Amino acid sequence: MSILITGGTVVTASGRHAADVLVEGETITALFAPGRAPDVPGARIVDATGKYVIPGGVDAHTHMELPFGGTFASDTFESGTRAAAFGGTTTIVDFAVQRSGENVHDGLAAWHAKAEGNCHIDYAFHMIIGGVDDESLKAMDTLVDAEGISSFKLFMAYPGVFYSDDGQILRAMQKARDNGSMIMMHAENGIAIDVLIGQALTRGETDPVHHGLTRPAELEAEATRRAISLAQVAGDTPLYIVHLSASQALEAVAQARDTGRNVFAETCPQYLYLTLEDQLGAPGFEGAKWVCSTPLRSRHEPHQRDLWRGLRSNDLAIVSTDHCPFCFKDQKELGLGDFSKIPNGIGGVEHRVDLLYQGVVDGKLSLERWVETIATTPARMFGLYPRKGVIAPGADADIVVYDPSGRTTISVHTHHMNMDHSAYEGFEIAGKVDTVISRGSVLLSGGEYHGRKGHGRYLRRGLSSYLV
Ligand code: DUC
Ligand code: ZN
Ligand code: ZN
Repeated sequence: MSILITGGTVVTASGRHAADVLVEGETITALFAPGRAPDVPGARIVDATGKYVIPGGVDAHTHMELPFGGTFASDTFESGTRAAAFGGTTTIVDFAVQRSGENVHDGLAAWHAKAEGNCHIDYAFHMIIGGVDDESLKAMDTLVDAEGISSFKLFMAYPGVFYSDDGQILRAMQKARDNGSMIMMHAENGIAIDVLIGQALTRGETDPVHHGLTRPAELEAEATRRAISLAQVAGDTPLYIVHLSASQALEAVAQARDTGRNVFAETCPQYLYLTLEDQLGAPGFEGAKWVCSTPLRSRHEPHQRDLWRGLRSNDLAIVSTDHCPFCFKDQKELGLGDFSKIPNGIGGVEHRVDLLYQGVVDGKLSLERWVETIATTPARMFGLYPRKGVIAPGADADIVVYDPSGRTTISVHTHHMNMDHSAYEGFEIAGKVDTVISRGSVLLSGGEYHGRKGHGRYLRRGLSSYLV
């Protein structure tokens, strides 16, 4: 089936222009000057007059069904990818997990089993290496060569769960340098944090806000600097800092980039909009809804201003969600009386495109940079470009028609994620996802959802486009 999107403004990372977009089958086949498309018999016409036509969002950091803190992230691949589609995201890159003592290939097979046949949109995987040893290092080569997985996440936090020590990190970085893959780093000094957590609990400080207070910005910055140093020692291994939240960590990334290093970073909407005092510090146990790591930062420090600046200057290349939802009832409540037992994570896969568009409305981001940070750069960074992340002939027809005169109210009553609360309850966005197309199939149109589980396919990724 063919689709002709008429009358819209096509926005890409490099500019905006009026054009009509022709989709044939699963692919974008042509762009035409407005009104100059030939008659395509049987084509469905999507009227995008007054709207933006942008590449479908690529969320490069999600955790569907992640086992964490004695429970599982509450979105399945089915519910999470459906919610993503509602919000204009047409590709996710989720994290398959190898825990210490487990075989990497078994961990990957388990992730495929969760996702296969269940996704509403296309999906790919990074691999968490929770136990760096000879076997897992060898598996990294196989994943790059044969499984389409070209990025590996390591943790400097969570001792006893996902944690790698500096020697393990160095070995994995050396391996990544040799096979061309990317190391993604959860950069927080987990050993020091665990000491602070123990001391806080001994003092009787058990409320959720202490989750943030025991994970100070300096321990994110220290770990970020250490990761950058280790990557340098390993031979300038490409390094991607995930969920960067603190000005001091951003400063370390900026310095490395200024000297030409292969260092990249992402931030997430929660760090751009939410704070330690306003959300994590909510009265009683309410703040548990916003327990995530890295934590929300203080509104009395310039983190949010600096993160927006970092997005403009490209020291922050990408906005991902770190979507890791837990219900308040029975899941977040596992940490009643002990903040360290609250499962870490915020759900947001449905709202990233809208929340970042609000940055455009607020004058913090250009329209082109919006598209670049939510779609184009994630596709390039993680080996999905030019299939994803761009409106151009030959690309997959993953397209969002975005209505700048629409409005979106974020609420648990209207969202589609499997969560009993919203981290952004009551937020009003000056813009709205209008139509969502995934590989030529219209998933969302006129407020009606037409997607189905099983439409989404596994994407084998190549190496990052940013490396030479
Ligand atoms: N941070 C979270 O908030 N949740 C899952 C894992 C992580 O690193
Ligand atoms: Zn992390
Ligand atoms: Zn994560």
